[in-house]
Amino acid sequence: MSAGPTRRTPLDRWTFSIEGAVHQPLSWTWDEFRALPRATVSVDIHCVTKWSKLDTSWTGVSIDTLLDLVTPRGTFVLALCDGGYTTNVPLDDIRGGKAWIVDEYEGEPLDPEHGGPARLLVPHLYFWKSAKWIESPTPLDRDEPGFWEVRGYHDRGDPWREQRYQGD
Ligand SMILES: Nc1nc2c(c(=O)[nH]1)N[C@H]1C(S)=C(S)[C@@H](COP(=O)(O)O)O[C@H]1N2
Ligand SMILES: [Mo]
Repeated sequence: MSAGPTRRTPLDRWTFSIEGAVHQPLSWTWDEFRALPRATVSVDIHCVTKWSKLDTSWTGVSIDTLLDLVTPRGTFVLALCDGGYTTNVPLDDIRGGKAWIVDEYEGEPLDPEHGGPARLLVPHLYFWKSAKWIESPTPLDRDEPGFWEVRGYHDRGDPWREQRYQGD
């Protein structure tokens, strides 16, 4: 499900950067991004409308790898996407082996419909936090609600606590 049209960005025009509350802002071309250390993970994902999909396989770059390069100062991250979608996550929810920028699903390039060239994957939170067509996971020193969060979705979105809406 998407809040706008599927983005179709050619790889030579793809941009990815980390700016904001960081000591060392950085940007990557597609080739530079693909040269970073990669990981494949098998995880369960949870949609807010109750379905879960078990044991899905994704490949990409760990958020830890990226954060080590930029050294964040903030405590939150606002994911900014091509097309204007945003979603917020506490920094501690995406570091420590919990989140990735993925560009492959089940060993194949990630479909544009599902966020390709690359999306954020935060499997332990509801799937609206897994921002498709991500351009910048931006560390901030304050929490700033994203697209669905300003429309009433829960600020954190922990499926085990059924944190669907504000107040859950
Ligand atoms: N850029 C962007 N990312 C997004 C969305 C969106 O509308 N735009 N929708 C979110 C929501 S609500 C869900 S459920 C998942 C859907 O991912 P899928 O299309 O791969 O199933 O993407 C999330 N990431
Ligand atoms: Mo969703």
